[in-house]
Amino acid sequence: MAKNKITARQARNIKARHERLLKTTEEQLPDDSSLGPLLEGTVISRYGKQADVENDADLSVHRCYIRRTVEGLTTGDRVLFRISIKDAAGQNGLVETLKPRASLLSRPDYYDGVKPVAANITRILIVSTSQPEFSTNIIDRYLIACIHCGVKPVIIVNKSDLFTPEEREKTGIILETYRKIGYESLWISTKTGEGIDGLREIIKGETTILVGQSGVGKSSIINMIIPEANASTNSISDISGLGQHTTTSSRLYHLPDNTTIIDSPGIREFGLWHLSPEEVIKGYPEFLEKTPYCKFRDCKHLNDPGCAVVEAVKNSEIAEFRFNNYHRIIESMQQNAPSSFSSPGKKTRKQ
Ligand SMILES: Nc1nc2c(ncn2[C@@H]2O[C@H](COP(=O)(O)OP(=O)(O)OP(=O)(O)O)[C@@H](O)[C@H]2O)c(=O)[nH]1
Ligand SMILES: [Mg+2]
Ligand SMILES: [Zn+2]
Repeated sequence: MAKNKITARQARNIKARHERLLKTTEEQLPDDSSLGPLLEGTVISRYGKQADVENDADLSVHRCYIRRTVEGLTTGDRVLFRISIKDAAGQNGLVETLKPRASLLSRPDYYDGVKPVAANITRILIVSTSQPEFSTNIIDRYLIACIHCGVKPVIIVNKSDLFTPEEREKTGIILETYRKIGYESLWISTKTGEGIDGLREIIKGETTILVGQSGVGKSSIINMIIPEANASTNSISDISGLGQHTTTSSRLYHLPDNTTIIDSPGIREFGLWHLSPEEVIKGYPEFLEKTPYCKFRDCKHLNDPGCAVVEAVKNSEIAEFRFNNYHRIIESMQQNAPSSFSSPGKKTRKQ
């Protein structure tokens, strides 16, 4: 024990360093005497060290610094904050406290550990389309993340106007597979208006986030439902066929009937390194119906003898594309994990 004891000098150095760090961060914050009383609000958007917070009382929005003790603040968070009384426009403020969250969608960043995407959401719309290419692998990744954070997902197929009848039939069969497993879906088009009434019904009274690859039309959906939102949109690249990462930070919008919708930036790949294989398989409820019948308790559901999942794929009870996605995801979690997630399921937190 004595070996671990630090000397008085070391203790003084640590204290001085801590105070210096505290000072540099706190120096940027408005000083206490310039701040008004505590208010309740919602984070509309987060920009690095600052956030736009909406005051519950009058819906005014204030750019606020964030107290060092408030970690991982994100769009949708409920907070206690104070507005600067010196600032006539009331623009500057300080987020003091983060209130407990009802839900949190997060994702692992290759360099930054687990990052929060949005808080207090009650619906996740997984937006996909044919341009950029329809990918069940990406859909499955989001479905796993939705199950993990306990929020109901709906698969939205946007740009229905661009699908040929053959493509629509093929995609329809995939959506029917998802429906049988318990995942709802909806065809929409922001150009023709197809499915918009259905979409409004799905989001009514909910706090919904739109997620999906860049260029699938998330911001276009926001603009269609809330024309005054004026969210930036951009065409997909002629060369790569991919979106151009137009939206750079999540943003929350209100609709009547207590309805809230959050636009989010498209991401290249939704990593799942922060989850364990046991958490991944929860996104595959049709597998979980079979796994109790696998011969071995530690069955990997691949080449293992007596695997009930493989058997169900052979007799078409489980879709082959779901089986292939599951194994691709498990494999990628093991192969491509950055050092901060050296073993699947290992969590690191850094905001
Ligand atoms: N044909 C067609 N094009 C659409 C539809 N919805 C959106 N688009 C187009 O798709 C392109 C990308 O739309 P965005 O709304 O910027 O896509 P996003 O998902 O917000 O992209 P990021 O912000 O980069 O993540 C734009 O050129 C839109 O006009 C649709 O229903 N039909
Ligand atoms: Mg966008
Ligand atoms: Zn098995």
